[in-house]
Amino acid sequence: MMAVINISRELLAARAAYILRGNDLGELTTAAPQLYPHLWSWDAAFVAIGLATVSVPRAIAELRTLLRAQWLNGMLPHIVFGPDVDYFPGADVWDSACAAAAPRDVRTSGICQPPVHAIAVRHVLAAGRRNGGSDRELAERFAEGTFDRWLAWHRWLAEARDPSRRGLLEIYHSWESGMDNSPRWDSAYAKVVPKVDLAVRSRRDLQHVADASQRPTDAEYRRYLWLVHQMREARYDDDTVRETVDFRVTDVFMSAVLALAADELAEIGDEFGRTDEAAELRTLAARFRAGVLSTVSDETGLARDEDVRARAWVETETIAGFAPLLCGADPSVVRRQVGLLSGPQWCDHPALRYAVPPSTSPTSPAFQPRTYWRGPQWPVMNWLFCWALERQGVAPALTARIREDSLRQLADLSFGEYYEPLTGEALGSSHQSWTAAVALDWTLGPAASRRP
Ligand code: 9WN
Repeated sequence: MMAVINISRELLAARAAYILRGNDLGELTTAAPQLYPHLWSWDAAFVAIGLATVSVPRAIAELRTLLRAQWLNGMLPHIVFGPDVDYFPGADVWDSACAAAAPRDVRTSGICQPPVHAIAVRHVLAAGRRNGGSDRELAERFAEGTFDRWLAWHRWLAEARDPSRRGLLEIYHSWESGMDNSPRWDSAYAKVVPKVDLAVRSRRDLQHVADASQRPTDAEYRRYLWLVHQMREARYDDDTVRETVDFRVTDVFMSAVLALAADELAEIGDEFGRTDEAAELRTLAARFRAGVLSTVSDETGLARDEDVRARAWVETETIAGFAPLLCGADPSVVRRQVGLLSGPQWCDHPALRYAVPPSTSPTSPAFQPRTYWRGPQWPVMNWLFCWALERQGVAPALTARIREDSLRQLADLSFGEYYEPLTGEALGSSHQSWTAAVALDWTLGPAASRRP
């Protein structure tokens, strides 16, 4: 059993700011110093939320770096490559230049990640207004001036990734979900058989974690690389990728994020007189909220992904099942989900060191406490669920508990990428930027004043 560490909120905030500063390459914050030496799309949004508490201009610079890599079709790529450094699969493997829609002057990957960005833009705007003066001016100019770019991103998702307009986004690689090796994807991956033996020998991630069992396996990586190979063959053309890539599933978590973010962007639209676009975004949010709700299982109360090729629901109990709590839902669904999340299958499981949601339920046969998205707790997920619930004014006792326990978990000051749920040990990369960022928002942001 690890000792409980008591540190002041000021020390946590100072250390978190120091970590972000250490990962700052100027206008790009690496997701982590060694394991992830480039900018990741949804990491950048969380980083901007953290940075907004200490520097509004620097938070804006981060989001602008991501926008400079936006594809002509509106897609925000999942990786924006910075200076040449060892990373696999790097820019050469992705070869985004083969895509007609890719930017010519920035190297990127060819897939996307959950669209949390509008949440970040609103945080930056609010921070600018709280600070006043030039921060206010900068933040307002930024939000108004980039509105069309974020709108294009949301429109691309709604069109290219929801071809049958079910209100459910499709993904063609599990890296798009941000939860790479979650057991959510096991059944779909079981049918992905690489036809070319791709070089998993080059994996560099394993050099940067203490124990390879905390990362996806080589067999998983072979499939990941095979899908990249298929997409590259399709030159990342949306229609071709959809029809040819071996992995095609609807992602209920990402769909809920889109609904939530579309509502946030609609608020910005209204503020700056873009009322038609705001109405369009609210319609889009309603479509995806309904899509998310349509997946909820009567039996388990959890929302589900669907393997589109197999036409089969994914029943594995992962944190993504709580997608309705992110985007808002029918009160009876919310009540049941809040009960579940607070209960012994999740946050109140007696073996947990801290009462925060594990990525997979400890009562699920798929639970693996040390392996990446198969069980560990992710501070950034805790932040997102707390923020979304607070935004709706739902479950204040649960959110206060998750936040307080997250802060206790972060008190070892390692800013781990994820945490072993039974022991509280930090795993994966240390000095992970988005972990530091959420610590900053919890200690210095508007949420800090709401804490006891
Ligand atoms: C692949 C950067 C990213 C996060 C993802 C997380 C992990 C990459 C990897 O790291 O993914 O994109 O190499 O495992 O799963 O959510 O954005 O922190």
